[in-house]
Amino acid sequence: MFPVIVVPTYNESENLERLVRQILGMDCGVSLLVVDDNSPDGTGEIADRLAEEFEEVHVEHREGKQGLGSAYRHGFKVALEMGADCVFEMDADFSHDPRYIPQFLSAISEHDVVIGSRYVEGGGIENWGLIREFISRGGSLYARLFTGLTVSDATSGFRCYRSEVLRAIDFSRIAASGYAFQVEMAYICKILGFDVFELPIVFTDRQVGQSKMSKGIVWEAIWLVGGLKRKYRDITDKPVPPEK
Ligand SMILES: Nc1nc2c(ncn2[C@@H]2O[C@H](COP(=O)(O)OP(=O)(O)OP(=O)(O)O)[C@@H](O)[C@H]2O)c(=O)[nH]1
Ligand SMILES: [Mg+2]
Repeated sequence: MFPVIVVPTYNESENLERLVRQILGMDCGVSLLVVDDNSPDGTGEIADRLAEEFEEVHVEHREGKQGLGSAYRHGFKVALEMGADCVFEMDADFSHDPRYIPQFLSAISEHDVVIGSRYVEGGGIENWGLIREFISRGGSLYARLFTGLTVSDATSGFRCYRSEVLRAIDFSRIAASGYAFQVEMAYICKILGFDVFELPIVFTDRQVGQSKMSKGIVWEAIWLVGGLKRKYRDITDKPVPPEK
């Protein structure tokens, strides 16, 4: 198997090197693709240095901050070109503990998509304030109500997709940048009929660096998630061919 972990970065100079060394130190056969949006704190240069040291590390530099969704769209495309047969989404800030990677790898051999979930039995959150947890839980509930999604953690950003899933998705239709991107991806996987599994994870709040969460990202999610069903009617209303 050739798994590629896409790690979008914006000002993660205090986290990236430690994260990369930790993941590669686990020796589980993964490659890393860092997508840096010209971070002012020099994360891109750190990534370049790591890419010189380790053949498993690859870097994409983009001109400026274009949002998480856009970084993933680009990262997925490059990972598929590299020949990945499964592609991870993972934050650089240690909220997503690398120790779960082997569990993702074994789950993806049986499922099309694996979502690291805080809200299933065995999952959880450490060090988050009440407001952050409320926004996150509320967001997942809102997504379930408006889209009919059954996953309990639709905004989670620790995931793994089989390559055929990513190849089946028309990314030109996805404009979302923040959490809405995660919900939209989960929704598309559902309506395309892929098998989505939730793996329990304990999520830890970032220890260093700044959050990129903003009011704009929350509003975008409310607006875009509310419109998902209408947006993808052309797929969901397609008549099912009669069985022969
Ligand atoms: N390339 C790129 N990466 C981004 C952008 N915005 C956020 N990221 C990265 O995406 C990951 C998640 O961003 P975070 O700031 O942790 O956002 P969050 O997880 O929603 O918020 P907190 O963890 O609570 O701070 C991190 O690795 C960020 O560096 C962006 O515009 N471009
Ligand atoms: Mg984070």
